[in-house]
Amino acid sequence: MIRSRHRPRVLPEAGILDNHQPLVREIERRGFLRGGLSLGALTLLTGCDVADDSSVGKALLAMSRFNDRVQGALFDPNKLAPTYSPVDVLRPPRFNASYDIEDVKPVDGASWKLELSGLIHDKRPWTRQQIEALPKRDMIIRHICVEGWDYIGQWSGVPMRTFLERIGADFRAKYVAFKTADNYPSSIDMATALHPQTLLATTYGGETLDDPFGYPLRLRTSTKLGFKNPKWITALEVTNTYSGGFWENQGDPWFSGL
Ligand SMILES: Nc1nc2c(c(=O)[nH]1)N[C@H]1C(S)=C(S)[C@@H](COP(=O)(O)O)O[C@H]1N2
Ligand SMILES: [Mo]
Repeated sequence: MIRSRHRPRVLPEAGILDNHQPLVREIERRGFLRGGLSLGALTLLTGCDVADDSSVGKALLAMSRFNDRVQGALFDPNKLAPTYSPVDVLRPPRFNASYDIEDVKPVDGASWKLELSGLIHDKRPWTRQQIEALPKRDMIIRHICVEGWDYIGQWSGVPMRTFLERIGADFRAKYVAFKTADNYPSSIDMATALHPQTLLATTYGGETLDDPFGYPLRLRTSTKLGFKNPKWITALEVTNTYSGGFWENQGDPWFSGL
């Protein structure tokens, strides 16, 4: 069952941004904040304290990156998100989807295949074992959901860049789009796909992903909000055609990252 709306629309608390009202109004007018990203979430993503006056400008600059039109110019392809220590990792992770955890339909890893399409040289589908055999990167990063909660998790899997190289993807394409077993389409920009902390993740906390968290394959990228990390991926397309996503098609900002 799909919940009517999974997130509150959060606007900054009055006061914090008093000295910056014209800019805040401008940002609100342009709809940056209407996407539901709170300043709290922004603090977590940028690592700067938005209550500290000197960093407000930086925070607002970061927020402007949520405008899809300017994202390409401002995204820093090499800037790494903060990483944490193994003791900080939440076990089990916190579940979210557009339905409850009891309604998750586990994917059968044995018959599962990753289908490929679009601007890719070798479009042969991949089995779980083939993906498992690729080199992995491990990262302990913060997961931030626009609903207003976050946790530190440890994911590993083949870097998206490595996988895209392996299949002969056209790096000049604009988007990488995903289909999932629960019909939750998603897409990201190519710069984010090539970021070193963007993985096709197969493990959490050193163990194979559990069913609710995306087994056998999910996206995990350090530079975007939780909803831009599709679980239970079944197909990947490299394309120049914008295809939005599950929440994006209902009004959430598509870029939703830094
Ligand atoms: N396939 C699929 N992926 C999804 C979702 C979903 O409903 N279906 N929800 C997203 C949201 S809103 C969040 S916050 C994260 C939650 O990931 P987690 O359960 O591993 O913490 O998954 C994202 N990926
Ligand atoms: Mo989310």
